[in-house]
Amino acid sequence: MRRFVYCKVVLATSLMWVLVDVFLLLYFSECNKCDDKKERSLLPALRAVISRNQEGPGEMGKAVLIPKDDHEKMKELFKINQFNLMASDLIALNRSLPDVRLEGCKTKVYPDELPNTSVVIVFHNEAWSTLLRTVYSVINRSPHYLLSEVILVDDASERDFLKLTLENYVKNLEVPVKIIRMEERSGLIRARLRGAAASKGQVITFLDAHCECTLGWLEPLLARIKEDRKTVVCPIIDVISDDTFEYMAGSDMTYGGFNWKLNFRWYPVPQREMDRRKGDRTLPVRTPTMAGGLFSIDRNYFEEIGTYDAGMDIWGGENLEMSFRIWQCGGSLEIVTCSHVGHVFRKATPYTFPGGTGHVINKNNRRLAEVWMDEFKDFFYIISPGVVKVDYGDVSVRKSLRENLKCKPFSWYLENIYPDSQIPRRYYSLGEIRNVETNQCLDNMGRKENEKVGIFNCHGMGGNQQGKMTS
Ligand SMILES: [Mn+2]
Repeated sequence: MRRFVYCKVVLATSLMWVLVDVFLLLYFSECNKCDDKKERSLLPALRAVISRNQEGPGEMGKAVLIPKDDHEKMKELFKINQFNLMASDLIALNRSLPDVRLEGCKTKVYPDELPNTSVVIVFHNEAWSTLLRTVYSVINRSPHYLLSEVILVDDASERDFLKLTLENYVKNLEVPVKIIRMEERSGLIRARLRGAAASKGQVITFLDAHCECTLGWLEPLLARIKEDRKTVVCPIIDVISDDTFEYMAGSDMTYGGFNWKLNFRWYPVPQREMDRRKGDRTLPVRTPTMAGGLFSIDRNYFEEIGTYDAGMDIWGGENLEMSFRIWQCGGSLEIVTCSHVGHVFRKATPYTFPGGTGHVINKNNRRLAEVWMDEFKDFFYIISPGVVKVDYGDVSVRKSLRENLKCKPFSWYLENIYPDSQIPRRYYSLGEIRNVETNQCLDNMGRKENEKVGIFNCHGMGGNQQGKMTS
C-alpha cells in the first residue's frame, strides 16, 4: 500500500517537471524577440501550452463528426445558418489551429513599429459560436499593442442572444469590443461604412463574422501597409468546412479574378507574377481582384480612395468595385501569403436580400460597370442582358470621384493588371455566330474553355452563344 502511494508521488512530481520543461521550451522557442518588452508576459506562453493540450472536438482544426443518432437534429440546425451549427457549437470558442504557413513565413521578422488596427466585423443573425470564435481568434492571436479595438456591427439581427447577452459577454474580453447596431437592415456595405466611421485604429481590418485567424496573421498585413500605405492587403483565405468545421489551408497559388458575368473567381497565379517575385512564394501576390470579405486598409487611404459605393445595396459587386478602383486610381491590391485566416465557405446564402437577390446584385454590378469599366461594360451587358433593365440610381458622385482621383481607364487595368482576363483588351466584334440557313448558332453548351463547341438553335440571349472576334 505504501509503495503505491510512493509511486503516485513520484509519478506526480515527474509529470510536473515534464510540464515545466514543456513550458520553458515553448516560452523560449516562441519568443524569438525576447528583448521585446511588449510580449514579455508569461501569459501568452502559458496559454499556448494549455491550448495545445486541449483534446476537445475540433482542436487543431480537426473535423467534428456528429454521431448518426443526431443526424436528424444536425440537419435541422444546419438550415439556420447554412453550416453545421451542431458541430460549431461543440467546438471551443478558442480552439487551437494548425500552423499552415510556409516555412519561410515562420521566421520572418517584422518591424517593431507597426500601425495598429481596428477590426470591423459585420454580422446579421450570425451563430453565437462562429461569431465569438472569430472574436476570440482575433484577440488571442493578435499582439494586443497592435489591436486598437474590435467593432461588431449588427446589421439588424433578429436573434435574442445577439442583443443584451452579447453586450454583457464582450465586456469581459481583454480587448475593447464595441457593438454598433444598424437601425434597419442595411447590408454589408453600409454597415461596414458605419463600423469604419466609428473606428480609431490607423488601419481598418474587415473580417466576416465566421472566421478564425491563425498565429501570426496580423503582423505581415500591417507590415505591408507600413511599407506602402496605398497597398490594400488580403490574407490567404483558408477553408473552414461548412460540414465538419475542419480547418484546411488555402493555396498561395491562386489569386482573384472575374469572369464575363462579373462573378468573382479564383484562378491560378500566372507565371508572370511568379517571375516578378523571383519564385519566392512568401512575397505578396499582386491580385487583380479580392474576394471582399477579409482585408486591411490604411484608414486615411480608405477615405482618400472613396471608401465604398454607398449606393450599392446589401452585398455583391462591392469587392470588384473596390478592386478596380484601387488599381485604376493608383493603389495596389495584394494577397499577403504569410497571413492565413480561415473562413466558413457556404454552398448557399442564409441571408435574405430585401428586393430580391438577382435585383440587388444586378443593380450593384450595373453601378460597377457604369463607373469603372468604360466601353468594356458592353461585354457584361451582352452576356447578361437582364442587367440593362435595372434602375441603378445615380452614379454621378462616383464618376466625379473617379475624375478627381485621376483614375486610369479600364483598358489600362486589363493591359497591366489583368492581362489573363477573359475579357479581351482588343476586339473587333461581339455577337453570335449564326448559320442563317438553319438559324442555328455556335454554342459552348456550358462546357469549359478549350472544349468543343456545339450547335444549338439561336436564342438571341447572348450567354452561351456569345462570341467575340479578336483577330
Ligand atoms: Mn462569409
